[in-house]
Amino acid sequence: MIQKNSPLPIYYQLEEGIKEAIQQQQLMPGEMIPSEREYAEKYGISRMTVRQALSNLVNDGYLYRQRGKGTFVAHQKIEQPLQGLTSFSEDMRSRGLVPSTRVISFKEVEATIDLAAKLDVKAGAPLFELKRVRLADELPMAYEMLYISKELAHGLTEEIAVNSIYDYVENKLGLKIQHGRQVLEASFARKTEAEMLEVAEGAPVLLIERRSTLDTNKPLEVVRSVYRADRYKFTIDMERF
Ligand code: 16G
Repeated sequence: MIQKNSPLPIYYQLEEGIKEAIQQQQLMPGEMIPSEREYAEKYGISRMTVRQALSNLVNDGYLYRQRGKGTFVAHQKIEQPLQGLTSFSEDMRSRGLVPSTRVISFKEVEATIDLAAKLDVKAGAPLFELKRVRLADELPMAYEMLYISKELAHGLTEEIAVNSIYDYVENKLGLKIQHGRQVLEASFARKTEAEMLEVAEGAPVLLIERRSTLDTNKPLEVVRSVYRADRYKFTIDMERF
């Protein structure tokens, strides 16, 4: 992949060559790439040149380093449009990924004043509290904490929560999910979140709070989700007014 008489700098050729190997899946996500020394020897180039190429690829998110271990191929970020009100299961399937869910806890709690206001129920009313890790192709993507009124989502079980709540609400309960409001902010993984998402404590995450409502305007859910910032990015289409 290196042509020494090319006008293109050698570090750039190496960089492009590694990118191509990633795109053509000769190097797979999570795979350790050869060391600086190995690249240098293989192509008869200096380690400084290899270092520059690898650093650029780390900065651009193609590779990541693990101290004391080596340099690895990063997972491509999932790109999520922010327009449609979709469920996690739908989002992953539409990308050809297999969604799965680890239920961490599922219990009945009493609505606090804050949750009661958000869900339009009486303070103290029974709610389901559900904590789950959402995975795509078995990789943890997000950690969710969801509150939903027990009266509204009667019959909700842990077995259902392993699959799709939206599917249950729409196809079993026959309700129509209509509207959602979402707030997105940057944050860092706290201890439990880091464990659930298999990242280091303090790693960057995207924090999303969603409140969705039915076509009757009745609030359906209040959800706080923590997404791995290295696996997720959001896009939004805009029109100039
Ligand atoms: C998404 C929603 C969450 C919803 C869930 C339903 C965000 C930030 N959150 O994760 O509010 O409860 O989908 O997914 O997108 P399910 O139907 O697969 O259970």
